[in-house]
Amino acid sequence: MKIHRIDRYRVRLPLRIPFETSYGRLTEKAFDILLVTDELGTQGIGELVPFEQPDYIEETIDTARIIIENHLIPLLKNTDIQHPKEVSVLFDVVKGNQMAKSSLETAIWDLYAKRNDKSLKEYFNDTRDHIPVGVSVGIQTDLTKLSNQITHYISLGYQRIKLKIRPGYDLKPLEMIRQKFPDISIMVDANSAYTIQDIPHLKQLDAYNLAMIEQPFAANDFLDHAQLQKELETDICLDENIRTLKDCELAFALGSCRAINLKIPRVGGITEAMKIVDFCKEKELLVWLGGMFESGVGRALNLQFASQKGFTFPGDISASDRYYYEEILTKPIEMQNGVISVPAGLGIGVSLSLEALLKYGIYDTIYAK
Ligand code: OSB
Ligand code: MG
Repeated sequence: MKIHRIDRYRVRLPLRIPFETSYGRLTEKAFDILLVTDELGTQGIGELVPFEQPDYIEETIDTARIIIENHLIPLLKNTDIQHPKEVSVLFDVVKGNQMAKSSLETAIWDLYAKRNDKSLKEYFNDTRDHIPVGVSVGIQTDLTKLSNQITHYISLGYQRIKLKIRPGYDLKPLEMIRQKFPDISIMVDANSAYTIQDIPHLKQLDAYNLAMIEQPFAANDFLDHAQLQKELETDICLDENIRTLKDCELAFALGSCRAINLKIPRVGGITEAMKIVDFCKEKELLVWLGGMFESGVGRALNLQFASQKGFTFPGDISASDRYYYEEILTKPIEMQNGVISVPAGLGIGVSLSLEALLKYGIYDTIYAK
C-alpha cells in the first residue's frame, strides 16, 4: 500500500471531571485524529495522544506534530508498504518520539486491517471479545468526595481502582479506602513523585494489600526502582520508563519491577507493543494495558490489543462517560459488569462522528500526493 493523503482533526474535548495527578491538573484533553488514506481510497485512523505539557513524559502534542510533519511523513512518501510491521523499521531513523510514531503506525495497522476486511484483533493470537477494565481515579484531597467517587465506580462494576498518589497524599486516602472497601482490587500510581529517600515511607504501602505500585520514581530510573522492589513486598509496575522492548529487558534484568503498564503510544505503536507482550510472557512479567485519556479512537485500539488473553489484569480503559460528555464516535464505548466489548467492525472497529469532529476540532490536510 502507498500513502496518498493524510488528513487531521485537532480536537479538544472537555473532561467530565478534572483529572489531577502528582504533576498537574487536566480539565480538557487535546488530541489529533489522523486519517491516513492509501492509493485505493481506504482510510486508517490514528490518534495522537501526548499532553500539552511535557510533565508526564517529554513529548508534547506540539513536538509530536513537528516530528510527524517534518520527519515521519517524509519517510512514508513514495514508500510501498507491504505490511505495517515495516513502519517501525522505517521510523527507526527518527530517535524517540514514540507517540508521534504511534499515531501513524497505528493508523497504518488500521488501514491494513481494513484493506484486508479484518478486525485488528484478528492479527493477535489467542483473543477474546470482552475485556476486564478498571478506572484511574485522580487526586482528590477531599476524602469524602474521593470515597463517593470510588463508590460510584465500584457500583458501576469497574473491577479495579487505580488511585493517583503523591507525597502527603498516600497513606491517608488508602486508610480510608481500605476501611470502606476492604476487598476491592486497588493499586496506586505516583507518576514519578517520590525519590529513593522515600523508601522507608513507601514500605508502609505494603500494609494495604495493593495490586501494585506504579512508577514511584523518576521516568529514567531503573536502579532506585530495583532497590525499592527488593525492600517492598508489593509489586512495582513501570509506566513512564518503558518506551521500548529494551527498557523491559533492562527492568527485568535489574529487578526494577514485576509488572509493566503497556501503552501502545508510549512504545511507538503496535509492533513494539507486540514484542513487549511476547517478552513479558516469556519472563512471567505481568503486563496490562494502560491509557492516556484517549478519545474513543485510542480506546478502540486499546480494546483490540487488550483482546489478547494475556491481559488478565483490568486495563485503564474506561467507558466514554468516565472521561467525556460526548465522543467523536458514532457510538460511545460502554462498560457493563466491569467489561467492555471489543468493537466489532473492521480495523479498530469504530466509526467517527463527523459532526462531533467538526464541533470540537479543526480540520486540515497535512499531506497530499
Ligand atoms: O500514569 O497511567 C498514567 C492518564 C494520563 C496520563 C498518565 C496516566 C493516566 C492514567 C489514566 O492513569 C489512564 C486512563 O484512564 O486513560
Ligand atoms: Mg501511570
